Amino acid sequence: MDAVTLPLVLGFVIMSLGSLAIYAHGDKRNEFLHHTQFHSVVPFIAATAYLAMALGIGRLEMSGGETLFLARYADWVVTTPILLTGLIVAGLHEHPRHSTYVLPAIVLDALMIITGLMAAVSTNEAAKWVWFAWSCAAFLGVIYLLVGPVMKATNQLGGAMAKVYKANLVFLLVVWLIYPIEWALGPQGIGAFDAAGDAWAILVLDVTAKVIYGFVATARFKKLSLADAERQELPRG
Ligand code: RET
Repeated sequence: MDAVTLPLVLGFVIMSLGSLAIYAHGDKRNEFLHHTQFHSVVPFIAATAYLAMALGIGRLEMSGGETLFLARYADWVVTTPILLTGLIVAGLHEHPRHSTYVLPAIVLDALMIITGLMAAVSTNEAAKWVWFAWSCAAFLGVIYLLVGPVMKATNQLGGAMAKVYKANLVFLLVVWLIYPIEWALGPQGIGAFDAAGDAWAILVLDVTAKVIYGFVATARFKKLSLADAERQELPRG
């Protein structure tokens, strides 16, 4: 097994076991079951992507000599909207009328991943960094929605759900902000480390963003009472 395949196989094993463990440990009460489902489905999707990568599906050999794994972007474009949706619906106290920010966040997030892929496939150096900057702009849009309007709404609603939103938001932001830094330093960017270093770095990030975050987030929901899950409505206006 070569130096790049090992972290991919490990990723498959950790993600599949993580998915099962999060489901087993997660809250099964009707009010919180969807969060358990979100967080166990995310590593299941990632396990599938890691399996594809380990088996050599969707590897593009780029003209600069680096290998591009298409399955990573396919994984991220599906899993990051699920993670964002879970976070935002908690912040908005799960009230159906408050779903306003879910769609814009998903659209910006999907654009962030798709334009990140554009950056990775760009053979022209200038074009690559233009796409990178555009992807970062979409990411800033996502961050704005989370720390701006959704935060304002959650503060108005208050209670234990608001605390869970803020705690999960901090965890998510810290981990997600490392992805573009890792990308810019890795083989796709300035090439400060090689393909094996890249595969290990993304493995650590992916396991933290999906499995550890999934455990921590679902554990926080488990501590809530049914009264905390009571859907509250924002004041009119
Ligand atoms: C890229 C490169 C271009 C610039 C930016 C990026 C951001 C990626 C992020 C990925 C998050 C992935 C997660 C996966 C696990 O579920 C595409 C690396 C801004 C934030 C959380």
